[in-house]
Amino acid sequence: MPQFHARAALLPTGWAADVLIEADAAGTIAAVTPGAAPGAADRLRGAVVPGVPNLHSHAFQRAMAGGAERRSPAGQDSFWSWRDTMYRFVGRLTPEDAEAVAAQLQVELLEWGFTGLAEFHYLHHQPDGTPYDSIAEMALRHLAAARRTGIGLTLLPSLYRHGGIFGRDPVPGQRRFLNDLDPFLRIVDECRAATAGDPQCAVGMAPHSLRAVTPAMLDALPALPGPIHIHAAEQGKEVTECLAATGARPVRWLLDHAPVDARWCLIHATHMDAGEIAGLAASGAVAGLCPSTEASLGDGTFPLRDYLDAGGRLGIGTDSHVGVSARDELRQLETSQRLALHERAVATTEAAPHPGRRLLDAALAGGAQASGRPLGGIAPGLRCDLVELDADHPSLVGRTGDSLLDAWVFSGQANPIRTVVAGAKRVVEGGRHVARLEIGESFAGTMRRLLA
Ligand code: NGQ
Ligand code: ZN
Repeated sequence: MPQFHARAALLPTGWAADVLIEADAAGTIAAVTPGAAPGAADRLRGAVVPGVPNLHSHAFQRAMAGGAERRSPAGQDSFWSWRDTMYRFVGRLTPEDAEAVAAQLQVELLEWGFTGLAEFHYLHHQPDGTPYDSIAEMALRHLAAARRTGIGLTLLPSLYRHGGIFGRDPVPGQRRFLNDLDPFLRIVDECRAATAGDPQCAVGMAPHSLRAVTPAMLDALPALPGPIHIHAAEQGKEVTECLAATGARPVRWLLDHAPVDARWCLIHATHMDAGEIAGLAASGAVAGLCPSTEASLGDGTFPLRDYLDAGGRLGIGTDSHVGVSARDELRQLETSQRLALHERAVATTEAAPHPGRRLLDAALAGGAQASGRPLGGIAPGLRCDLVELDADHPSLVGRTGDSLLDAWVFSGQANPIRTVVAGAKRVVEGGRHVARLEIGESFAGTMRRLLA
């Protein structure tokens, strides 16, 4: 059975020294013993933290990261003009491309501390909208990539039927995304069949947004198991349109009309009034924050302090993958608040004075909940997902415990992650994913072809 020995490890009870972590053959932690001798265990000599769950990804967008920055001829660039660029880009991706891009993304995410990924997948069909021979072809490409890279995967097939709030017709650029409820449920079924019994995987559902589904469709989903993710209140225009169509803001509408509870994850939830903040926090749902993408797309600033004060749950995702690093998302989450509020150490309390630790703890708990898998800590019954920070790295050396975490999250550009273990398997060694070269080559081939 796999055994790891950490010189220092962050356990649910806090930092501990000389921790023996024993896993079962399926990659789940069976026992955790502080103050133990290493014996024959695989030794991790740095500081070990739980692997971070990434709760929001559109993997194909990794292939356009950095490629949608140019001013458009009309000027006035926004989220919506970025989306037009994205719609043009998706027209060219084949299933082979999707797998190559997903694998590259997963390699990078693992190297930067994410051991699980919730893939919010809506690129279902051929460019003209015809389903592939196997309707779940594209979804299962992400599973194939995950089985190569070792990342844990929560597949969230997305239900996308309309092109605007409550029933507007879709536009041609959305053809590859569209399903009625029945074919969507077939995709979900195929994903469940392909992952049955695999503890590295789970399946949930993702009604794309209030722009893409009807209330009746939303009503149908909670009868099925698994987490439910939905984009909500990311952009001001979306709030205005929802208000005009329904009389309520998006988060308010969801709280009042959908059974929002701990199974739900509202992606972004950027624009909330005080009542929505209190309501979302009280619901037990997770706010899925994607700081680097939200900054890139000009979404706005999440009301972090009020939401945390209300006891709200959150996790982090990399969404469009302009960033792929767990610590950078946490860093940006805190620093965006500093810029808005003209304060420091915003995500802290007297009892939790280290913002790095407080945000990591929040992202572990919320990310685990939104992933629908037993994740988020070094404890028996949870997946054996470990990230070893090189405690002798110039950005961390001499620091320990929560001060080391703060230094990791808030300083430096280099990557001090040395070893990553996912489901009790070493997937990153010496800072490099074990299949980085071959996966990088096939990604490069895809990119050259796509951009030629
Ligand atoms: C997405 N991305 O589904 O990829 C969306 C854009 C939309 C973000 N919201 C499309 N960041 O929301 O309509
Ligand atoms: Zn998204």
